[in-house]
Parts: sequence; C-alpha cells; structure tokens
Amino acid sequence: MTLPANLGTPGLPNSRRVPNGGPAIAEVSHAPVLPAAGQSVLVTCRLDDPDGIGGAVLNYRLDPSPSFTPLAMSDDGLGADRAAGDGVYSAAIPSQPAGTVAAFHILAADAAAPAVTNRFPLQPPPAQECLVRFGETVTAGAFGNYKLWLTASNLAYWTARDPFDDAFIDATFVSKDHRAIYNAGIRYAATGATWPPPPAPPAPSCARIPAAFRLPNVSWATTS
Ligand SMILES: [Ca+2]
Ligand SMILES: [Ca+2]
Repeated sequence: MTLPANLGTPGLPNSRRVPNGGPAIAEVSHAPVLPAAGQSVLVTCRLDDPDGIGGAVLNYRLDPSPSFTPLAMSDDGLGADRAAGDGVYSAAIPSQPAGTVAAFHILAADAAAPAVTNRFPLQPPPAQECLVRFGETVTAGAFGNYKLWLTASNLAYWTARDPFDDAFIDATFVSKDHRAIYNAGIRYAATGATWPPPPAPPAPSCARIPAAFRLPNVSWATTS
C-alpha cells in the first residue's frame, strides 16, 4: 500500500477549531408534553460554557404566524425557573386555546467579549423548530400512542409534493404524554414497488428519529 507523505496534522489544531465556541444547549424539553387548553408550557434547557452564560432567549410563535415573541430564559430560581444556579434555564409559553401549535427555538449567548451565540435547533426556522400543540389527549387503549406535529407550512408542503420524494420533513414526535422528540423527520416510505403510497397526510409511513433517542416497538421509525 502506498502511504501519502502527509498523514495529517498531529499536534496541530483541528480544522474545525474556533477561538471561542458558543454555549452548549442540551436537554431541551417542554412540560407538560401535552398541555391542555389554557395551560402554560414550561420550556427548559441546560446551558454550559466556560465563559459563563451571558443570556438566553426563548423565541416562540403561534403557527402559522411568522412573528416571534421573545422570552428571557433565566436560571435565577424565580418565576418559571425551579432552582437557581443549577444550569437549567427556563421560560414559560403562555396558555393557548386548544389546537394551537407553538413553534419555538432557543438562542444562548456566552459571557465572552465579543459574545458568541448558539441556537437550538441547529438550523434556523423554518428549517427546524420545536413544536408543542395545545389540547391534545392520550387515546385510551393498549396500543402505542404517538403523535407527529408539523407546522402548517410543512404539512401543506408534504401534502403537495411528489410522494416519491424521500427527503424528511421536520416534525416533532411525541410518545404518549411523556416524551417529545424535536426535529424528527417524516416522509412517505413508498417506492416504485410499494406504490401507491398512503392517500394523504396525516398518514405517515416512515419517520426518522434522532439516533440519541430509542423507541421500543416502533417498527416504522428509523434512526439517523
Ligand atoms: Ca464560549
Ligand atoms: Ca434553574
């Protein structure tokens, strides 16, 4: 085997190195997972940065409105935040009528000068958003209980596009009333061999779940 003369850059900085990275945003969640009509939603995340946290904002909109409302996220143990200084930042989306879909993302800046800001989800809206729908309930019975929430624009896009299109569409996947997985993907699983596909959304046949999550007994979901 012929070895290249240059086998890399041992001892040198990685090519993706940046002088200062923004805060790590982890454990993003909302509670309750299925808010009732008229119930506010607590959004929390864990933030960490060696420079400290300069500030965090929860931006939410009521779909399909494109206008975001900013809410300061705090770790002061006051208001929506349950414990001061634990690294978990909180803000509450106000209560909404049944059927309302709120879409949100988080921006967090470190305390360096100049500050560096990170976002969750990674891609800016409308490519990726976290969703929560008010007034949902769990259907009684022995079967698994799953929900897929899409924005109105993504649902319209999914309905109109070529059903053979295999690109995943951003969605929030909910397991019963205890787990919401943001930025799952949804598409038809149809191929030329399985044509025709299901008649219309919402009749998903294939979902993509981020690999960090595990869902037992869900045969139509893949990981990525
Ligand atoms: Ca930093
Ligand atoms: Ca806290």
